Amino acid sequence: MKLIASLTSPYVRKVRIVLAEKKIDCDLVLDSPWVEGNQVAAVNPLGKIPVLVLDDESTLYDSRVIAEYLDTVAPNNRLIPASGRERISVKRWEALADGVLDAAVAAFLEAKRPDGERSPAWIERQRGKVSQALKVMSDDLGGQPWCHGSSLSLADVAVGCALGYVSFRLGDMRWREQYPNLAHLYDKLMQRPAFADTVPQG
Ligand code: GSF
Repeated sequence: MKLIASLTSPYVRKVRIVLAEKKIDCDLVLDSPWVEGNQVAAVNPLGKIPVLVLDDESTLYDSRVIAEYLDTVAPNNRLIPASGRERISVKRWEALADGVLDAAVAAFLEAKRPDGERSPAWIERQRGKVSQALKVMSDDLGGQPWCHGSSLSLADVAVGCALGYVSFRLGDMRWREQYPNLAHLYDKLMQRPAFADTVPQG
């Protein structure tokens, strides 16, 4: 099995953390879709990473499908409840966190466009989504030790990746000061090698 990845993608980080928490071996193949001559489109028609290439050469995307697949192939350290409202709750947390990533990536990419082509209104719209979502994350977490239930779940993995990415790419959004409960959760997650070893660099 191999993961087509980059070291800055927060969606890739989510999968790398799931692999590490479930102790699943997987080769990392670095191939950024932004680099000329990359081969991502050969394994994902959407041209996006992460892509999981299984030993039979079949391919899985996107990060939510990959995370769910990995959680089923290894019975240990389950990160997604098997069924019912519990499962839906964790998947909703993941949807909220991935929505932060979608908006943060969109704002970051728009800010990189050449002068005259950047839309400040578009950037503000995306930053607004991040801001509103962080407030809901903080409200929903409250004073609980984990996003869902009494142990680490995919909800915490996704939220951790979202918070780390906002710090990485939207550093002016002072979420740690604004939401001390989110800062406490992130600092707790960062005590785990799976999180500490996958902080986006560069
Ligand atoms: C999003 C992946 C994505 O946008 C998932 O895996 O959850 N829903 C998907 N990946 C970015 C890299 S990064 O920003 O994390 C990507 O591959 N972008 C290339 C492109 O052409 O958009």
